[in-house]
Amino acid sequence: MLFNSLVTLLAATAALARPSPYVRRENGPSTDSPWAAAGYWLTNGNATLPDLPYAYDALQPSISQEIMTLHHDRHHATFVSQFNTATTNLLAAMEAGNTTAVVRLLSTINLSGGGHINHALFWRNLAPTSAGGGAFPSSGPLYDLVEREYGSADGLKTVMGVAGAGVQGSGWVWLGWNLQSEVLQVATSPNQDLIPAPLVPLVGIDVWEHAYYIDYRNNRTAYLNNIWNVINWNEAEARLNATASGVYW
Ligand code: MN3
Repeated sequence: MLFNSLVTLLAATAALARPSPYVRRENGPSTDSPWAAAGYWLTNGNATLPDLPYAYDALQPSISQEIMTLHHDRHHATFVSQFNTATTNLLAAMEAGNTTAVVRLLSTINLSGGGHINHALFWRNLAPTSAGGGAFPSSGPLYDLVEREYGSADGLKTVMGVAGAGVQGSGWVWLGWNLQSEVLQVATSPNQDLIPAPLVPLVGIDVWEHAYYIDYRNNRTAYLNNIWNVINWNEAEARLNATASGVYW
C-alpha cells in the first residue's frame, strides 16, 4: 500500500506542469530552476557539489578558512555522495517492491538531500564584505518588508538571533517568504530539514556546531551576531524578487 502510494506520488510529481528540480530526468535539470541556472543541482541524474562562490578565506574573520574548508569539502561533499547513493538505492528498492528498504532510505534521503540543498543555499547566502557582504539595502522591496515587519534590519537580526540560539541540537534558522500569506517569516528547522513550506528561503543560517565550533567554541550567539557581517542581502533580495515570476529555490 505504501509502495503504491509512493509510486502514485512520484508519478503525480513528474506530471506537474513545472518540472520539479527534485525529480530525476533523462534530459537534465529544468532550465527555469535557479538550481539549474546556478549550474549545480542534478547533473546527469546526480546531485553535484557546487564550488564556493568566493575563496575559502574570504569570510574571515567572521568565519575562518578552516571552517569553510571543512564545512564545504567534507560536510557538504558527504551529503552529496550519501544522497546520490541513497537515491540510486531507492529506485532499486522501489523496482523490487521492498517497502522496508524504501522507508529506511527515505530518512537517509531527507538528511542527505536536505543537507545538500541547505548548504547550497547557505554558501550563496554569504559574501565577503568586499563583495557587499553585510550591507543591508537602503531601499527596495526587501528593505520595505523588513521595515514594515521588524522595524529595521537590526530588529530582524534580533528575532533571527533568538530563534537560532533556541534551536535545540542541530538545525537551521531561516528568513523566509511565505508564498501564501505573502509576508516575511522567521522559522527554524531541525537537523537538515528544509525550511517549512510554504516558505521560500531568502536567508538560511546553519546553526550546527560544525558551522561555528572551531571559531566560536560553544558560543553560538557570538557566531549568530558576527555572521551578519557576511550575509549576502543581494542574494536574499534576488530570491524574493524571483518569487514574483514563480521561480524559487
Ligand atoms: Mn553545515
